[in-house]
Amino acid sequence: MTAGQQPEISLCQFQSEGFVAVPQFLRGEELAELQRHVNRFITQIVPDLPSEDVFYEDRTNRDSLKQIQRMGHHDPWFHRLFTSGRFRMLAETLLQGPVTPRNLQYFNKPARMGQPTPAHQDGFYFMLDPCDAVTMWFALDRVDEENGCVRYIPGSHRRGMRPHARTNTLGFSQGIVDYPTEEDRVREFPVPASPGDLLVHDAMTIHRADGNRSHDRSRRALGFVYYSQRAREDLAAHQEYQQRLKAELKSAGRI
Ligand SMILES: O=C(O)CCC(=O)C(=O)O
Repeated sequence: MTAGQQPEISLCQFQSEGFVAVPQFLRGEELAELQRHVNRFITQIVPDLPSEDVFYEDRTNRDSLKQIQRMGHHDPWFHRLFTSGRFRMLAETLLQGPVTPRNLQYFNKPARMGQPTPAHQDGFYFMLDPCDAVTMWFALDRVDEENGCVRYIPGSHRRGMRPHARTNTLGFSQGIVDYPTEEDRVREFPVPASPGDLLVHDAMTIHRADGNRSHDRSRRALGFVYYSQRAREDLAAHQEYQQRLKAELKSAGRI
């Protein structure tokens, strides 16, 4: 596939299952270039980021980097990647209309210490009406059940918002309170990925991930969040939640 071409994406599968996997969305030199810029961002930009935009499993250990927020805001190369080009085009195809690029995140689960991601629906964090948004999860490492691949509940995006409550997980402050039900257990579907693969999920799709049980493999990914321009964001409520969370995490010494 050459730059500018979109792979065959199943809109139908995305709409019925609430997620779709796109193998090798980037490969070859495009993937290598992205990997180089991720490394550059971590070595050159992360040290100067505000503490609310960079999370560690253990704040005293720089090798335990687990999450970066707003990468597109902090660096022009990632701003371009996020706001123009193939990721945004795919979001517009899947959401069937113009989108607003909202957040570009880095997710890692460092070997042995990466914590589980609680089951959640992104829409609960986003506070949108209607809840029309997608998250694209782009694998930077080989990801499988041992190092914590993403697990989806197919069709859950059509069954409304489940009750969420505060968790103790840094970076995923809300989780579904009654997860897993017996039905969740049966339906949960693990999605392993290789570097360059892209998973795209609807903001209402329930997903989670185990911790990283491997001894020496990181589990790095980028998360691209796009809102449909049909969606109205409750900005005041969102900002208030973020401010409160930041204050709480700071006073607990976690960021
Ligand atoms: O990387 C993970 O464990 C989960 C990421 C996630 O929840 C998301 O991309 O919406």
